[in-house]
Amino acid sequence: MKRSTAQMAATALGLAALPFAVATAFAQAPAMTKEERESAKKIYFERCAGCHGVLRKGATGKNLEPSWSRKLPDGSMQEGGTLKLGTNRLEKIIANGTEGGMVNFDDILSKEEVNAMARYIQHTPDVPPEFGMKEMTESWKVVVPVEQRPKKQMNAFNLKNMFSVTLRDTGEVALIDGDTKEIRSIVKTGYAVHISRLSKSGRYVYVIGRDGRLSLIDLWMEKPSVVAEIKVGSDARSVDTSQFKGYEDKYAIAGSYWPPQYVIMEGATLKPLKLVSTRGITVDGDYHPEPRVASIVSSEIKPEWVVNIKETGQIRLVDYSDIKNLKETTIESAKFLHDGGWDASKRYFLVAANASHKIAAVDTKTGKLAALIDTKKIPHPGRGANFVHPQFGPVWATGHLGDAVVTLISTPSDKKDHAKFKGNNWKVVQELKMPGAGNLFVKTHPKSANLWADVPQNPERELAESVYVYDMKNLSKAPRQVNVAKDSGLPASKAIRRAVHPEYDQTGSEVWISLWGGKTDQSAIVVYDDKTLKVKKVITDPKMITPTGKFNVYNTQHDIY
Ligand code: DHE
Repeated sequence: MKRSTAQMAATALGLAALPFAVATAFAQAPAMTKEERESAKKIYFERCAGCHGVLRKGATGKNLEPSWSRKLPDGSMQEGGTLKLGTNRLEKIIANGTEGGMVNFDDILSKEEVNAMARYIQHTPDVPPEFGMKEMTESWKVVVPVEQRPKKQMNAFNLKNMFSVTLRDTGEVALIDGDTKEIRSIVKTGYAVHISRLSKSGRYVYVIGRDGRLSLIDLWMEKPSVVAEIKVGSDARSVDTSQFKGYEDKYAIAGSYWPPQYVIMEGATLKPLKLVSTRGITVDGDYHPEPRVASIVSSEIKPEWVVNIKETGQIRLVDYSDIKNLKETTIESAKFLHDGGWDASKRYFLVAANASHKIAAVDTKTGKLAALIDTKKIPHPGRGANFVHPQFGPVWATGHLGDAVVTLISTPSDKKDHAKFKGNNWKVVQELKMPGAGNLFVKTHPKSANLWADVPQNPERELAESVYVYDMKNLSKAPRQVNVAKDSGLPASKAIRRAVHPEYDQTGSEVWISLWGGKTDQSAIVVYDDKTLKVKKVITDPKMITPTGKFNVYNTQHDIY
């Protein structure tokens, strides 16, 4: 279907609900009842929008607009869209997944739901409402005012070794004691919580969910629970506090996927103070109506946050020293910015530009791009992993969703005995072979000799249910396979139980892996001895449903990875 200039302009302006645009797309899209459409809309926002975008313009996932056209480098036009693919083909893609990294949804959705989704995405995208200061302030709740909170730690837990664990499908986090492996508290939070981040003080956990709800948990309470919460939008992924000397935890910042914006809040209460839109121009010079906020980190060397804007490929350094007269430095990098982590010196932030197959390194001291490094397909570092390579010196590692390697990038170091590695800086010095593509997270610890990598997005059960461990002293050796599903001792399940997100304990002697089953399957966290790779403990409890990310308080607080 050819789109009129008016339709293309409407989409570019984010006016997808213009009556004529709706009428044109609906004329060709398969019929749906009102109930089917409402249910498909909910599934789309909960399960699909994260990768494909609310406006379906694509990012980690493909563009899913009913029809699109784009100019190719040779000047010719390419056209495509869900209407062109049709219901049968779309059903197959949704049910079985793709080699490009989309998982199969036949485990998660019924046949009828798959069919309804295949029809739904041929219709013009539904656009959720904006969410401004008024809506945010109305949603803001201080459950326990600052003056009524404990003046000292009221429990006997070793908070440094506590883990905040995402229970993805129940909208909760479990606070698990790293010493005893007991669940200390299950806290109701937003839907499909994404990440937990720590206050500079190590006392508060900030938890952000896919429904845009940000919850502040006070670990000093006898039973740690939520002391403040706010909804920052209808979809969000990232949160941090101000960490620079003199501003410790004064502010918090949360980035939203929808609406595309970030909000600066009071750190201790979450009172919203300042809202900034991220809509704007991409690195290619085109307007984008939905540039979502991906990862955010706080600099320790300046009063600044590094805010990575996915669809524009622009990295914003947000100076919070005067939020009434907010200064931003915009650094051009590449599309689509996603997740990332610090190098060992914490001067450089390395972020994946996953659609460009690049890693962008920001120098937070000079406020400039230090390097744009070509890698294999779709880098996905999580926060990455830092270690000293026996041959190439300090490196930062990233895995890949789209290729069977772990990439090692040389990073600068001021240490005298590292001077000889300077010539390697920002080069890919080694690609470690993985048994397949589909990695999401790599992890190590300064006290460990191992580098752990998962492959949960691989379509092969054997791979997705395992993790792979490299010996960092001998990186020419193949990694050892650790089959987490088998080690869990849990009964086999129809759905693949994805082994995801290695996380060290505070001492660097244990590694925790989530075994992420379906909502009705028994899930677990399997704890390994890092030296022997033997199981130390299987943490499983009927209340622990679909565990995914795990955040050790001390390691998260100090960015140890
Ligand atoms: Fe994540 C980090 C976005 C799917 C588990 N994820 C991040 C970050 C972003 C992001 C922007 C970086 C936050 C930061 O550091 O400030 N994730 C997205 C998506 O857009 C995507 C692709 C689709 C979606 O719908 O959300 C997506 N992520 C997933 C999952 O399916 C995972 C595996 C399971 C889950 O819980 O939903 C998942 N993402 C995680 C985890 C981190 C993360 C565990 C933090 C890693 C860390 O070690 O810090």
